[in-house]
Amino acid sequence: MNQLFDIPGAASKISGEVDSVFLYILLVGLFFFVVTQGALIYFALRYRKKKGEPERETPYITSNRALETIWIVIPSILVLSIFYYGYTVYMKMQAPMPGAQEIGVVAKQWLWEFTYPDGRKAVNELHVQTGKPVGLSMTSEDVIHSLYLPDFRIKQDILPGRYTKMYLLPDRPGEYQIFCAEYCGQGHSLMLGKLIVMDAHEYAEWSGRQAGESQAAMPPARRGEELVKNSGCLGCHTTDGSPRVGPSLKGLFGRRVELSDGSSVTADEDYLKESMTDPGAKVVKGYANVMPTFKGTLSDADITDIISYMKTLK
Ligand code: HEC
Ligand SMILES: [Cu+2]
Repeated sequence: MNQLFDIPGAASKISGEVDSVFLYILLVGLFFFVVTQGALIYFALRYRKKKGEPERETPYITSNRALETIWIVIPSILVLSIFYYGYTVYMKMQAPMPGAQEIGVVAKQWLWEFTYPDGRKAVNELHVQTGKPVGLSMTSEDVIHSLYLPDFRIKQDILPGRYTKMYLLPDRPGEYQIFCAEYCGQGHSLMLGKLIVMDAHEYAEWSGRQAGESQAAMPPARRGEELVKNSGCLGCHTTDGSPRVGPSLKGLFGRRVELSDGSSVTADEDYLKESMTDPGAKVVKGYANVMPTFKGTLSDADITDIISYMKTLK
């Protein structure tokens, strides 16, 4: 059925229930469409004026109590049934799931920051386990955003200065798209994330790897490389010299960079740091000012390690 309507497959139980509500509304609509359009065509043919027939007068009908009762009562019952069906599924969607793993979500122009219960943070990538309920506790640092998971048929607005909640129970391993569904400025369409659903075995492995990585004393450039990978930078930048949404990071350190205001700067440590904490301060010529700020997302130590990594990208 999902293929027929060109909508993504259901990734959780609730997605199937949302689809059933839509199917119910569609079938009710389809039934009345066929009945009314069928009657229209039938009457048009049945009572059309035939050749040579005398002009007939249309009867003047003032009211018909029985008919009026039927066309008020039946549609009212149908509308109420649609409301009731939709309401029960909506309530199920909104109900807190017992034992849900609490994940903090901070939305900002234009990225998603996820905080796991153990304090680990990730940008634009959320890893969860099948069969384990997840409760997203979401807030915004700037404007209104909205977290939308089409495969789960769930979407929730995220407001600055206030927390909104959304629950999900993933059943199927896979990678699912996260969209921002509230127009939030120039970089709105780049505000993309991935929900990665893993089975218990895979998740344990991933968790262990993450913990190992944060403990092992990694060389700064190696750690910087990991940070660049895990912070969503590679959605907009490459390390092979080709431009994407932003300029490539290859060979950037020490180069002269032309800016959109006509001036130019040398890409030294201070410039690179400012590019991450206040990207709008100096905008590279030929590019739009859409890079999100990583101030507060990346610590000073993180930024130093990322710069060490950039120095290796010759
Ligand atoms: C949404 C897309 C996007 C993301 C995500 C993003 N950037 Fe950018 N970045 C840009 C754009 C566009 C520019 C060029 C415009 C400007 O200077 O602000 C840029 C510019 C830069 C520059 C200056 C480049 C130059 O040639 O002078 C650096 C350094 C940089 N980004 C590093 C990063 C790092 C590190 C991350 C991840 C922590 C990151 N960016 C994430 C879009 C992005
Ligand atoms: Cu947004």
